[in-house]
Amino acid sequence: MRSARATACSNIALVKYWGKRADTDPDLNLPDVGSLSLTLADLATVTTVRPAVDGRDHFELDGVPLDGRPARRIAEHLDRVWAAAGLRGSRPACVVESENHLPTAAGLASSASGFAALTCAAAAAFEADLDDAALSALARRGSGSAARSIFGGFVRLDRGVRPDGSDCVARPVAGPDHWDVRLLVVRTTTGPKKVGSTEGMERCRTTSPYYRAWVETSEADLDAATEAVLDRDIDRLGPIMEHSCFKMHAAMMASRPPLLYWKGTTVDAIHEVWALREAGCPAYLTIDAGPHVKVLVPANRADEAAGRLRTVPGVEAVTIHAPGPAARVEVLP
Ligand code: 2P0
Repeated sequence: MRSARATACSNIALVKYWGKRADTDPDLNLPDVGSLSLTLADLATVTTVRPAVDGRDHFELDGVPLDGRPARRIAEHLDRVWAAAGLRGSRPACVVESENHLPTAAGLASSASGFAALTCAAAAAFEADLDDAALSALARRGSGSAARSIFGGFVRLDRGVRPDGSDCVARPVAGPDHWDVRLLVVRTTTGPKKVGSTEGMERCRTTSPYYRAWVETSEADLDAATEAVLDRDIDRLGPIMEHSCFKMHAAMMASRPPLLYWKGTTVDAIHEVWALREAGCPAYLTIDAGPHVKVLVPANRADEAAGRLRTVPGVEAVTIHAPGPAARVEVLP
């Protein structure tokens, strides 16, 4: 094996992924709904994979050694990439060093950029000859949203129907230069969330009476949103994006026990986005499995919208992000 370094950007789903297929191998991590996302510039993870001279795996994130479940997830993922590379024998021990370049104000999860960067760096380190679709399918097995971070700009991940997941593939719908929009990250609070996405999705699937409705209606949103992106029509995309978000959160809230990721400031920020719209600014929101609000606006309205959202009591920071590039990798000497 050789050494390689990869950089991958985070992404935000405009049409959401929430829930995993129950009829397939859990290791494939197949989503129950397709999703459509925007890869974001500036919010990146940089990951280096090198051979371990002492024959033992060693993983670090931002200079801090990892152990327990995070370390197991990385080791399992390296095993998957090794197997996909079709190489004989057992996987060589690896040193994995990861740095998150997410502005401290972003309040974003790093599993999307993290598993995308790890997949690309490991594949290059193992000299695996994999195309972007294969890298994306591998990244998905580390974390569903990571499948989308292999590509830049607007990315669609189809659910697929096959039991082996071979038709669950991500593809770029439009590159980062297709449409001059910005995504505002409105941070409402700090601190880790109480229920992680993987556990939350399973609770929602098994207990929420609205889960089936969420799944059955999401495909139509995906098709309509894809068309609106291609037409650069924010007033068609925005209502679909908000509908997808509120359906997902309604299904979450109807779980037992309930999954309520919002804080009071989240609700105040929602109303501020709607007030902005009434005042003529085409701003539309989405919310992930956390308390922050993400707002899509045309680039020339981003400063105005960010300024208004900063006045909402409890909002800690608002950052502005352009569409970002695909993951990239370099082989190190
Ligand atoms: C998304 N989320 O589409 C949705 C919206 C959160 C809400 O993808 O279990 O960390 O690793 O596949 O990718 C968060 O889920 O979950 C997520 P796993 P992941 O962006």
